[in-house]
Amino acid sequence: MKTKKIPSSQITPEEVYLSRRKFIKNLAIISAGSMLAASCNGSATPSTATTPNSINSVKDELGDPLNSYQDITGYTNYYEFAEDKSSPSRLAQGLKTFPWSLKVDGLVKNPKTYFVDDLKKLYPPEERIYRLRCVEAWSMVIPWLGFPLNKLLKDIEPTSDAKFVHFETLMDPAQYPGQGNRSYPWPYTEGLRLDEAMHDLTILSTGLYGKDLTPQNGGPIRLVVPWKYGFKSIKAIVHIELVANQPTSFWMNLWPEAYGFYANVNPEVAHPGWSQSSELRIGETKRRKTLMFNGYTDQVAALYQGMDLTINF
Ligand SMILES: Nc1nc2c(c(=O)[nH]1)N[C@H]1C(S)=C(S)[C@@H](COP(=O)(O)O)O[C@H]1N2
Ligand SMILES: [Mo]
Repeated sequence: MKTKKIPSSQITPEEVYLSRRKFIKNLAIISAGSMLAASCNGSATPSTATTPNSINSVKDELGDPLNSYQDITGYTNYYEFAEDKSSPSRLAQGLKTFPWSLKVDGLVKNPKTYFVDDLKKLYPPEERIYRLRCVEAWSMVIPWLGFPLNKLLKDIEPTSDAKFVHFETLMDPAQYPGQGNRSYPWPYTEGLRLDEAMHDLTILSTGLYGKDLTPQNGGPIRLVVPWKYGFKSIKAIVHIELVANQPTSFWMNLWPEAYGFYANVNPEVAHPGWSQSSELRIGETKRRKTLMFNGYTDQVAALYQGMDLTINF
């Protein structure tokens, strides 16, 4: 994971994205309506319910403006496709994201396999505007659509032995050219402690900007854990397994001193190759100070009471 310069061609003037916002908002209302109609099994009555997936704001709770749709979908990290930021948006277009099944099993009372389309009906997507801070020291503000992972976990009922959650991305070298590179430990995997997975900020995302999640952003379904470095937010998940012991993950296997299990955003703990004290918000020119827990300290600090955050990074 190395830093790259952002081409200025990817920066969208505010007026353009504001008008696009209005347009997307209308789309969101239409798609929420059709989602409801579909779940009512053929009812032709138009819905008057308020939409759960409109774009609610142009800013996050700290007042930071959202990144443009173009930035978010054009500048991505997805090693299954490529190691650079711009080609995944092109290479991912052929990914077969429908139908997509997600298996949830391990130390649980009710193991289940879901189609993503059914998950969206079971747990209607809500909007979550989160900062995403990559370990490479760039960041974005993204309006995700998704649902708290804890809703799904409560339904499958972890047993008392379950202490961690393990996530796995699709393994399919025919669709993922990067998986031909045997120097990486494919498939991409990630893990959370059970209480981190149960935290209300932790979501499974199926959309952004009121639309379905694009394949390059991890469609049809990905994890988003906003207080941790971006690599924890694993894309294109096919398997979630409840386990007893702390699992290793893709980046941990490659370089544990740089990419720890917890990977909480922390401006005090440097990566072996660079400082984490500041970051470049995509679309800006002046660096920002990196915030402890990416600005979510009030919500998540209690999870780590008594833990030395300089060792458990
Ligand atoms: N399967 C998979 N998930 C992944 C990655 C990846 O290469 N493969 N990259 C990670 C990294 S390093 C980051 S910063 C975020 C980027 O998410 P975005 O491209 O939607 O901004 O996805 C994470 N999830
Ligand atoms: Mo990242």
